Amino acid sequence: MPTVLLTGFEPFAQAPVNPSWDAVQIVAECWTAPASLIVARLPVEFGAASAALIELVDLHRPDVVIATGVAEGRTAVSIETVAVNMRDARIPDNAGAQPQGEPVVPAAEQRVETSLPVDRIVEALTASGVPVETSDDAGRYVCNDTFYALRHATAPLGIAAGFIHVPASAAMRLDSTVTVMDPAVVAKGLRIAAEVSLAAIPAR
Ligand code: PCA
Repeated sequence: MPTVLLTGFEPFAQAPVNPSWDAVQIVAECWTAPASLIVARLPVEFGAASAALIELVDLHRPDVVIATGVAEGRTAVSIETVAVNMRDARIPDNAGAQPQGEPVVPAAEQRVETSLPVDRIVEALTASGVPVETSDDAGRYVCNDTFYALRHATAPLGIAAGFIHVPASAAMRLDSTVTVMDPAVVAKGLRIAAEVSLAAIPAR
């Protein structure tokens, strides 16, 4: 049976929740696809998040890896296409680190791309009524860091791996001008993204 690894992040920046993890938990509760689903909550810490994710990849050898995080201001489920080799933190991470202008991986490629089937995911979410978009800017914070390290590590393995940013949720209690999305809707989008990615992997 194929395996999917799906991750969200712990809360950060004073928010009481992180909707990426809330949505991942809903996916886990409702999972019925003929594939094993492994979920994990990653720390919002430069380096530690990607180390934990890559350890899970080494342990479970998944066919599909989808890491997710929240991006305040996004109005749709955002399929990230590119990660850059740059750390530039506007605020400290949950361990107090605030790197500025450092590489994620020294002397490595400037950018890496998702290997998720982006067009098929966008098509399927659109057909299901889940607001979706592609993005070529995952930021310079812990999500980009994790996405970059994930693709840097998995590129030689030929697995479908990438990153999805999700909109804020009402439970984050942000300013009322920030667009929110119900984590249940996000979860539907993540489940479909995982199923489409599974369907697209070549038989091994
Ligand atoms: N979002 C942050 C890090 C953790 C999260 O959920 C980001 O976009 O980098």
